[in-house]
Amino acid sequence: MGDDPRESRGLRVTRSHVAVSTWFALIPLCSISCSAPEEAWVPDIPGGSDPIGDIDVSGAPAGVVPLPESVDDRIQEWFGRYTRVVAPNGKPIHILAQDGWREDQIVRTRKVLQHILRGVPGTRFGADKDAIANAMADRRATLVLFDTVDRLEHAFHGGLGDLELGFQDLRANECPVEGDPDYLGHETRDAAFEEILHMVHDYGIRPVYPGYDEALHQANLDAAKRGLWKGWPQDEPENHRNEYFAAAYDNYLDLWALKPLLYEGESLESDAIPEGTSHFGAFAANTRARLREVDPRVFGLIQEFFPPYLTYTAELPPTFDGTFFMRLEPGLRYTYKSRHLVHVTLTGRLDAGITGNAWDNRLTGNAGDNVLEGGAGNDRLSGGPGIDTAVFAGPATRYLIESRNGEIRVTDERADRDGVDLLDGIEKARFAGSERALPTEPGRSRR
Ligand SMILES: [Ca+2]
Ligand SMILES: [Ca+2]
Repeated sequence: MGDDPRESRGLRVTRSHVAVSTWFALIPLCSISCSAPEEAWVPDIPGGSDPIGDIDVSGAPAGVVPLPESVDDRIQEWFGRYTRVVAPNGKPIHILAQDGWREDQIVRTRKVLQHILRGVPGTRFGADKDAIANAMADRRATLVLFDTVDRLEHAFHGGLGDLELGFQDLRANECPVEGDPDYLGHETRDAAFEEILHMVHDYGIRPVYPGYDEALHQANLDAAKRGLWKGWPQDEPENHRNEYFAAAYDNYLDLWALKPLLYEGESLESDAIPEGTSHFGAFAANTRARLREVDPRVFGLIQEFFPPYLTYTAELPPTFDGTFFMRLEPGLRYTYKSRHLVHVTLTGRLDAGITGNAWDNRLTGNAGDNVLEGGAGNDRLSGGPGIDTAVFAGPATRYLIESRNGEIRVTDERADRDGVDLLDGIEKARFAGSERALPTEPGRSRR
């Protein structure tokens, strides 16, 4: 079957992801014969010293710093900024960014990595992810944020791939950020989860949980045999399980519930993604609900590693001035994906609002006047500066309002409605049919 992927570790992952951008010309079904019956590839721990080294990011508020001159010239030639996630063993998982990346995109990328690496108590493979993060750091897992695929190819042909780093790429034109116009219009196909999960899979899951990797491999073969999953023959067979796992996780997050309009900056024709499929027809499902229905095996494997929601706090940009919905609103394209968020923060000073979902949300306002609605679940609503309003579904007579230590607790007497919300920095409460000022002195009131 050609090259041994172990002989070209630095470029292996990158080559496959260059190939991903040519999905449009999907080739017919990759059958079971695409798989190799040999032992699974596991990346080695590289020798020598780390060409990036230990870079302090604590001086920058967002944790993104200019790349210091101490790093290898071959890296400085292509990248200007740096951030990282530090593994429990104290070693960094690197993130290098080119100039076309906005800082909020870099920060969001880091959050997605932290989300994937966050432990999920009670799950079989996700309860303790420390070993996964440590294995990644030991293998010098390095997320390389390129502007475009052209720049990526130039860099790897220009010697970047010779460095002893475990590369994974992601491009600026495939990374919308919650609340930006691209995200709100569900325009660009969001590749962040897929690509970053590949990095975690290769450098963390493969060495630490070979049994999980093998289970994903077997599920991949089964899905291919049943015609649910076509894979892409242009990839190394060793990568099929990665692609399958990440495509399934994309569907778990409903990223393809509505068809994206752009792929790496190029318009997508309406027939580029057949109805009911994701990844240009490669996966015969496009939503979490369909994934559970057609491929319960991979659905179960995802639940053994991930929580059912996104664990990071999405920070909306200071230009956002509407109401951000975290529950499905069929008229709003982005809500098919935003419904999986739990924590959202407004930034800047424009008047804006957030409407939560049934999870226990943490909704945080900005310097403007904000309207925050937790909805079901026990939520934390923080208004910050400005005249802020908390919204509740029922009439005021059905809520108990208590105030202590600058915090207000609002308890819905009806069991299946608003739960118990904690409020701080909120001046007003809006109920069905009435609005009232909230107490500023400690006390207990109702009606
Ligand atoms: Ca506010
Ligand atoms: Ca609530």
